Amino acid sequence: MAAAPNAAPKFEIAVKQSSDGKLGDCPFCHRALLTLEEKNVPYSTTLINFDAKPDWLLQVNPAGSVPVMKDLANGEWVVDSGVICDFLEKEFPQPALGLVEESPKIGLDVLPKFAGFIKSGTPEEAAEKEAELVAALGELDAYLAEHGPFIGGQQPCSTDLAVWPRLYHMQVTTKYFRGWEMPAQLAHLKAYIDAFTARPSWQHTLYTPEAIIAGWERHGVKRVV
Ligand SMILES: N[C@@H](CCC(=O)N[C@@H](CS)C(=O)NCC(=O)O)C(=O)O
Repeated sequence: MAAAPNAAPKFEIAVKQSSDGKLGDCPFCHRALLTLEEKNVPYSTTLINFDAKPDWLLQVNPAGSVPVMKDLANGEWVVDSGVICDFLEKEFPQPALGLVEESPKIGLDVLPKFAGFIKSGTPEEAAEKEAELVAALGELDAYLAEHGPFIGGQQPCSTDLAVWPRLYHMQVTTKYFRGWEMPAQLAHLKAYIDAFTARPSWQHTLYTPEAIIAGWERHGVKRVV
């Protein structure tokens, strides 16, 4: 059952702001937001402008990274997406997503693999990195064929919520920076993407492809198409 639309927030979560003042493209924030949504926990968001981080953020988390989440019942902060997910799992056991460490370790390497591809220099390096990305996606496709439709089986688990944002970034960036699209034969992965993008949790936490592109350009990635 979804949280009542006007339920009082139990948590305030600080997440990355995009350059146009909306929800930004951080996959770690996205994972924490998806966890709140899937567990139907009412929350409010505070958007953090990375060019003018507030002093309180650095006090709460000297690393200056987001997400950080404040428990409005006692004012205590929870720092780091994985810690937030485990905290929510313990406080709100249903629906169960599992603890981060106990959830299947599959699909998480999609992020370093596609990042290697879109950052590659020579055509030889690009071909090598593309092959590594295709291999990682193939492993995930095979896992979903056997255990799916989700990594968690019939329902998403903690790893699913980490993998969804990575796949979104992968699809947007490989297409924009390299004119590349996922091989059509990865049918289980395609069905998986269709399934999670239809979920209310996804639709409530979405940021634009433009925000993703701007985020990677800020990290120096250039278009080669
Ligand atoms: N281990 C952290 C990593 C979070 C992280 O790296 N967040 C990035 C945004 S995607 C950040 O806040 N970076 C700070 C900055 O770039 O100044 C977590 O899982 O929460």
